[in-house]
Amino acid sequence: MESTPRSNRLHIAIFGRRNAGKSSLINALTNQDVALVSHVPGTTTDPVYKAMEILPVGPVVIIDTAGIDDAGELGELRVQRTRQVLARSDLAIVVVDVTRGVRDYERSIVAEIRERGIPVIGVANKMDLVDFGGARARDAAPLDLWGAELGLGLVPVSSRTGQGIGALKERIIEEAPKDWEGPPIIGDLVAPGDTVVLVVPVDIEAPKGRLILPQVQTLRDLLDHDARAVVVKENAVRATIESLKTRPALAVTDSQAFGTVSEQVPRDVPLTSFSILFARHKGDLATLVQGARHVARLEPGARVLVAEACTHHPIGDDIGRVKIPAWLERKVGGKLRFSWAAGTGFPEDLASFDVVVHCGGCMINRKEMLHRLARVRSAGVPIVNYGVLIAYLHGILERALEPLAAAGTLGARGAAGAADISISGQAGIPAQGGAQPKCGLQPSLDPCSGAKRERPAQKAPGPPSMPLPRTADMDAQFCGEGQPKRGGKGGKKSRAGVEVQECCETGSGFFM
Ligand SMILES: Nc1nc2c(ncn2[C@@H]2O[C@H](COP(=O)(O)OP(=O)(O)OP(=O)(O)O)[C@@H](O)[C@H]2O)c(=O)[nH]1
Ligand code: SF4
Ligand SMILES: [Mg+2]
Repeated sequence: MESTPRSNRLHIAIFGRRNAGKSSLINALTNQDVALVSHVPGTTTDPVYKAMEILPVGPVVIIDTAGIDDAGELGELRVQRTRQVLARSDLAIVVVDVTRGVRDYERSIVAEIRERGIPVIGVANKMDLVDFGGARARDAAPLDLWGAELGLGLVPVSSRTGQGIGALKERIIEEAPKDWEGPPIIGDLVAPGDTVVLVVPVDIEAPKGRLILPQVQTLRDLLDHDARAVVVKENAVRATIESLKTRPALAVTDSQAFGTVSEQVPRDVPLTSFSILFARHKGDLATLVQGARHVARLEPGARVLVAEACTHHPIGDDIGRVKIPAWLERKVGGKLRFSWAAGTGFPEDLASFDVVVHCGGCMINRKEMLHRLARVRSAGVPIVNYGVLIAYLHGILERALEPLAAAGTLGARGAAGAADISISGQAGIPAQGGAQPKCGLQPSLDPCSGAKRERPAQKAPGPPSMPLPRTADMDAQFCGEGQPKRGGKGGKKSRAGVEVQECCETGSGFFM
């Protein structure tokens, strides 16, 4: 991984009327011509993402948005796209053009940002064109008046001369939310000097010559917390643990290998999966565990929304379109009614679904994942993600949650959810020391058995093929950071011969 993935950067969104100088401000902040500037209003039409470093905040993404004072149909689209940016903003900057002052637009966007609980900084741009203290003071209302109207102290800057940019960076550092990254991936579950065994299957489905992002990030987090990592394939877990002088503090495995790995990891060594660690790091694990509990109550005919945060090209037995629908239908013993959403498209009418199944969301930041969880929750619908659902369906959720519950990082709802799941008897691991149970799926599909994985004799019927919407914003999200895994050796080819990308949770050997 050459640079910090976009989804792991603080997201700072810049809002303002057309021509207020938003793109110019980004150029001034980065000290480079990275954003298109023009005197023509409406130059920036879709959100544009720029990765940069602001010390000591660290890696950030600055989002240049379209001015949203537009009228007409095109204007409406821009308004929508700009609003979508709010869902993933950790910090907002509202640019006021001091030659035009504060109007309804600035008041309403600041109110909307505040409603969403996003910290906001006001910037008074184009200060080189006014002289509030001197002869031209009557040309425009003074900054403190506008600031009072917006309930913000405006930072005076000139994107043209660079005046005030240093002070603005200091404000960004002050206002950047300290908790935007959420809990560490694994660092709070280990102590310095601890040894952790990471189990990484390397099979035909593994991306050529590298590990996938969640594995790399887990390794890095262990190093950041002065722990030691031993990385092994799934067939060497027992021998590796036996060869260690001290018991490992934790073992982490790819979900699909959980069955075979759990047989090799002694019961007194805590074991979890990469997908569970990331469900906690990225979102709200407790809510997702509760969502898994609702899956046990689904009945044939229930409506299921499968939501993915990017538009990776679905290939073969894609997890969201084939595997999860097939597993769920086996679980409920009948047909379910599936809908799919990909990229930024998240249906308005969430209340009509009985459950939402979301992907791991490696392409979106924590803020957006939490926003999606909150939207689904406020529609009164349970939500689970791929990782937690797979763990539940394969009977491994309870053991996978134990290390987090023991560290007190699961939350009351999560612990309750896990308990309910094991009580339901439909999934869950046996009492201490027992053999790994079957997960209730057909044996040929049961990775918990530790048996060689096979395709089902009769391939589960896939969902009807469904064209996925693709927007400029989705393409912007799919920014080539290489997070979705490339299929097989060197990537799979589409029918058109173009190399296509697979969801990092899709490959049959890897569920994060
Ligand atoms: N004098 C002066 N001109 C500025 C300043 N900032 C921006 N401008 C000018 O204002 C015009 C609009 O700047 P942009 O940065 O393109 O504005 P924007 O808000 O991104 O505009 P849209 O993308 O159309 O919404 C350009 O002609 C800039 O050169 C400033 O601080 N001082
Ligand atoms: S690659 Fe997979 S997990 Fe990542 S955002 Fe896309 S669909 Fe979700
Ligand atoms: Mg612009």
